Order: sequence, then structure tokens, then C-alpha cells
Amino acid sequence: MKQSLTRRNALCFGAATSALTALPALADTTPSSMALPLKDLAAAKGLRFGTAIGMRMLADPRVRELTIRECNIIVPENELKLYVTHNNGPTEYNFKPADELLAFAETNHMAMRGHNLFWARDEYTPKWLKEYKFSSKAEAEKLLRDYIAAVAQHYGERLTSWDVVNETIDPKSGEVRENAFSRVLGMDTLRIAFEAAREHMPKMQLVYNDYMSWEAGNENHRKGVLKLLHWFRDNKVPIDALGVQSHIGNGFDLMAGQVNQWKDFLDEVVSLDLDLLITEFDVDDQTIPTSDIDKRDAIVATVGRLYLDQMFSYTQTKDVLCWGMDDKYSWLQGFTPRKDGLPLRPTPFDADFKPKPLYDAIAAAFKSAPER
Ligand code: 9MR
Repeated sequence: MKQSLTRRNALCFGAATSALTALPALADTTPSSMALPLKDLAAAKGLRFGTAIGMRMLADPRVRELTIRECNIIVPENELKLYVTHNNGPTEYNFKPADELLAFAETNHMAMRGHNLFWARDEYTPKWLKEYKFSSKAEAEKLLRDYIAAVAQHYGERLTSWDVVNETIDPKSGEVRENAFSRVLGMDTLRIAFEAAREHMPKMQLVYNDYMSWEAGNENHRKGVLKLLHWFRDNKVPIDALGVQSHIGNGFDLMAGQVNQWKDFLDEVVSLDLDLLITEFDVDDQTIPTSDIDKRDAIVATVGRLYLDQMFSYTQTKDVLCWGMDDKYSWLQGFTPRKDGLPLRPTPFDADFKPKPLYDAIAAAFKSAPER
């Protein structure tokens, strides 16, 4: 059996019925002295730890220092998206920002994963592509394959993992979303993207990445993703892993984690022989109804710990990346503002780059994780 639960986890899960009704208190929510970096605690259990980082953050020496200390894997937050790399028409590419991030990774002995080859949503698709008048299916297929070949030619296997397709499931309906290619190619879009990635980067870990989450309200999203993963398997689409974004709480009640349903979801994913990656972890404290920072931090840490414990109980979970290490640069500050106007505190480090209880929760989750 690949999944194992520690006694502590089993007690937590036992206490939680369908949702996180009775949150166990963390023994100590005071930030630790950061004796060992998270990457070392992760490595001791066969895991890797990292973060998304963008050019804006790279410019800040405090972010660079913290990332080098704590992480052994990074992912560009936006710099490999089509709207950056391929925004100006079918023959023009801009790899400069992502190249800088890769140089940062390589200089500091960190792996870098790619996010993403195809974000299957019109709102993130370059104008030229959205308005492209394909004269045939063959032309659409060629354009998609040529684009993936160009990215692969530029990076080869200096990256080790790619989100080949991102967020193609509509969270409300659970159906596959329409996009620039699918209007011509239908579901073949997804098959072609993975096939081209495999053809040009044979050793690459190929990932489907999405934000179905464990809170109540995500049921259709989870169902839709499972249906898609079955479709991939039935159609022999070359896919290695599910990227579980793990923006927990985001847009949902943070306390509404459905531990049992989440287990069912993960069980079904791994039964398809897929690995799991935590690709974009953060804990959104928008809905925590107190302005008290210590209380908010304690809840964020406690829910984060429960979540990571459950994810780590699957030895198929190998990588954990936060979507930003510090509250200063977190995307959530602009996306889900709190009613009381206070800044959000969703990451392991505060806006002054001091570790928070979530940092300790991540460390503790690594320490109690089974080896893989
Ligand atoms: O954090 C990213 C933000 O800076 C961008 O403006 C936004 C649109 O490109 O994307 C954010 O990252 C998203 C990621 O690419 C996919 N999963 C959800 C992330 C948060 O929205």
C-alpha cells in the first residue's frame, strides 16, 4: 500500500468528519529558529520544496536570499505563459524573462519546472491566437505542435517538469472549457499538446495542473478533473502527474476542507498511476473572521498542516511549491482582499520576510511525512 497515515494524522482525520469542524490546535505556533532549511527537511523524506518566483521578486535581494536558502526547485510565476513567451504572433518568441529565472536556478543548484505550455482559457490567451482564423484542423494542429517544439528546442530538458495543460476544466460545470485550439480541434487539443511535449522532451515529467480544491464547493471541479484524467488514460495520452495547485481557502471557506472526499479524489488519481505534485500552495486567510494576526496565523498554520499531512500521506506526492514565499509579493493581496482591509497572510514568511507559524507547520509536516 502506497498510502500511510501516522497516528497523529489518523487522529486528526478521525476528528474531522466531512469538514474541518474540530480543528486540533497546533502545539506551538511560534515561528522556529529555522534550524534546517525546508529543502533539507523535505529531502530527508524524498521530497523537494520550492516556490514560484517572478521577475518582480527576483529583483528583491531578500527574496533571492530566502529562496536560495529554503528551496531546491522554482517555477516562474508568469514568465513562461504564452502571453509572455509568444504574445506577438506565430513566429515571435520572448524567452528572456524565463531565461533569467533559469539562470538564477542553475547558478544556485535549484531545479526549475515549467508553468505552463498551454493555459486553456481564453482570458490568458494572446490576442493573435484568440483571433486566429484557422483554415483547417491540420493548420491548428501544426501551429500547436510547432509552438511546443519551439519551447522544447529552447529549453530542452534543462527544465524537469512541465504543466503541459493548465486549468481546462470549468470549475462550476466540471466540463472542458472551450479555447482557441479546441474550437477547431476539440478534445484533440489536449492529446496533441501532451504528445508534442513527449515527442520533443522525452524525459520530461508531463503534468496536468488545476485548482480543484478540498473545500466544499469544489465537487464539480473535482469530478470534472477525474473524468478528464480517465479520458487521458483511455486515450493513451502521455501524462505523468496531476498538479494539485493547492490554493486552499481561495474563494471558499477555509474551514470547509472535506477531508474524506479529498481522500476519495486523491485515491482515484493515484489509482490511474499518476504522481501528485503540490504546485501552487498558499492558504488564503480572507475568510477568517478576526483581525487578530496571531489567531489568523494559527488557523492558517493549522489548516495548512492538516492539508500537507494528508497530501504527504501519499508517497506519490514528491514536490511541494508555494505560490510565493512571502506575504509581500503574494498574488492574493490584490485578488481576494479582506473585508477589514488588512493585508492577507497566506505564505510562510511575512511582508518583512520573517518566518510565520505556517513555516513551522510546513517544517513539521516534512518531519512527520513518511519517506518516499
Ligand atoms: O500569480 C499569478 C499572477 O501574477 C498573474 O497575474 C495571474 C494571471 O497570469 O496568474 C497567477 O498565477 C496563477 C497560475 O498561473 C495558475 N493558477 C492560479 C494562479 C493564481 O491565479
